[in-house]
Amino acid sequence: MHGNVWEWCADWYGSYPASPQTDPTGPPHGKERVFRGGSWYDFPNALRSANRHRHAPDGRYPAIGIRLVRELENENARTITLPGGVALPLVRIPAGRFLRGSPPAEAGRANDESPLHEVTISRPFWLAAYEVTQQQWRTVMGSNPSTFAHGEDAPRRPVERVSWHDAQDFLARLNALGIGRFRLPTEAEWEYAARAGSPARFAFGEDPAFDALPKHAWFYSRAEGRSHPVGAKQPNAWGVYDLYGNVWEWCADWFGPYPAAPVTDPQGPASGRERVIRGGSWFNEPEALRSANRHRHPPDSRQTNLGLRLIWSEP
Ligand SMILES: [Ca+2]
Ligand SMILES: [Ca+2]
Repeated sequence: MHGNVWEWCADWYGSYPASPQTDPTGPPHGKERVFRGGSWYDFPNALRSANRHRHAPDGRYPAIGIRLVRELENENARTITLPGGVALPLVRIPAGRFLRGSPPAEAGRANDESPLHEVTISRPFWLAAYEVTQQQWRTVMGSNPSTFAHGEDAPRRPVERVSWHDAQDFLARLNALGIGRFRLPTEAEWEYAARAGSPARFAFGEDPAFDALPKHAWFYSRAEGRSHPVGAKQPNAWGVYDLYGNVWEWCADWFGPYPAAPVTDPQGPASGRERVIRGGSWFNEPEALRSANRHRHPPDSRQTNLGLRLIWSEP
């Protein structure tokens, strides 16, 4: 930055303010533009970090060039583009540690949530902000198996009536596109993302009478007997929508009992008969939506309230 060529800055030249500034952009108007850094032509004093110089903006000089700035996206969010220009918004989930399962006192719990055990998620990961939509499924697979496929908002509703095996076909097609690696969340990653740091029954609190739940989720008696467009309810603290309700979400794991000892990046049992599903759905009572709740289906099962959510990593 010091020397070689001076570098034009965006600002009009003006005297400095005396008060503290945040992201100053210089005077609103002026006659000369700032340039900085000194050049091959100058004595060393001109190269000092604090040195300021200026010229009329139409000047062209052999010792003045430019340097570019590219604005950063939000480092915790990015969007991948699927075929047909369909967006897949992603949220960065940080690495960390949590207690998986529910304490014995949690209202509505089941025994398969025991024992509470420590899980370490050793690496951050990119999780889709939304359930896979019918539009996303169709643009990759060329078809849409969903029951709730009619109406103007159908493309924004989650895909359903897809088996775990169908989900693997979807992932294989995505992984052949050369735009990164796609997979289902593990059960541990799903619960970790759903909790967003909260040990409570729901990421937003215990909600004993389910008063707050309708602000966060579509579920039985509030969902009019069908799925709804993704992202219509409030996201959790990490910016993920509809983990609770709307449709259940297939996880990568076989269903099995929890370990008692602390585990790192658990993948579930090596074999089994049923795959884990998480989060409850438009069809379920609110207890089914709890962060700790576990359910499962045979991998060839297709249900009108069961879809999926993607994890993405760099190509
Ligand atoms: Ca320079
Ligand atoms: Ca869901």
